[in-house]
Amino acid sequence: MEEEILKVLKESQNGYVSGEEFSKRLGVTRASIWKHMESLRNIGYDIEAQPHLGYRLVGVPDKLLAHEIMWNLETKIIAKKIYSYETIDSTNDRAYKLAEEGAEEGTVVVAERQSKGKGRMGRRWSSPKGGVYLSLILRPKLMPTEISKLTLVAAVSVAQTIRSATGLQPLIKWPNDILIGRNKLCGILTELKAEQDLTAFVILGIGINVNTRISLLPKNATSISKELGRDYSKIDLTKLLLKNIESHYILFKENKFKAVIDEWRNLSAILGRRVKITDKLRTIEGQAIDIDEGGALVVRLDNGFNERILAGDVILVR
Ligand code: BT5
Repeated sequence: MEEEILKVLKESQNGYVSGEEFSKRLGVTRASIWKHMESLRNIGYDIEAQPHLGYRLVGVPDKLLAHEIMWNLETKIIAKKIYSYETIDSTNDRAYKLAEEGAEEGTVVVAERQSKGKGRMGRRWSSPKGGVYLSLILRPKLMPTEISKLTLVAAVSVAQTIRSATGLQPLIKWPNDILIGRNKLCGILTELKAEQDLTAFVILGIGINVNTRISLLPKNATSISKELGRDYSKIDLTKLLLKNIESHYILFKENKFKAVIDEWRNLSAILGRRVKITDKLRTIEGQAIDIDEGGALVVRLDNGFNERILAGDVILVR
């Protein structure tokens, strides 16, 4: 009922809607409309009530509520279903479970906070209030070894979203960091379930420090509000991000991944730079020269040979 009330309020374009009109349109009493208005106010909606005129929506809370994200979103695959939480352990874990239970491609899990936000390789992701913590279920036709392509899809989408929304100029540090200068603004965690050699589903997890207080984050982290000097709407950012992910994911699905790579090259913080890359087994050093069509980083070693790297941690040497 509350969603229907909001729809009516939003569609009336800031005009007033009388209690009588509400009760006629929604088939409930005026007293019940009043009660629902109260619960909407409790969530944070600013609803003005004027005698003889009715109700008017003055302000929407900047919370990652499913119906706010979906409002006029106009995506085809992504975010047809959104699970929204105030606090959850990890949106990636929740999305993984939903995917195992058969949730559709495009299903989104979002939270205002995470109590056990995950980074890669057992690391933690600090997830206090103010950030956007989002996981997306995808069901691509993909060999498990190609998963890094989807990390690139996410990274390009995040970097572009932040650029066009805020005018900030973040860059991508391969494979999964979005940086402003040397400071981390966003991390991406891509997980998958494979059956034999086929990917059953992929969980694309994205954590962005939007209006997060820096004192609550680890060293070398930054947030959009810190960089901008003011808060930015989490809802607007999330909506734009979902649209951007969809358009890049469609490029990927239509075998136009090269277009994603071209954008990635323009947004890279590491191409041309000397890097040290550590994975589970070893550390190599050389110059980052490209990303290939498979989504691997190509590094020119000091002995002149090129190596393709699919995963690892990068340190910029100079
Ligand atoms: C990542 O791991 O960067 C992946 C982070 C993915 C988080 C999202 S949030 C939604 C979804 N649900 C989850 O549970 N996770 C995903 P990695 O490259 O391993 O980096 C982790 C390191 O980043 C930590 O060891 C810290 O040094 C640093 N870090 C932790 N929290 C941070 C934050 N909020 N901002 C910037 N840096 C952070």
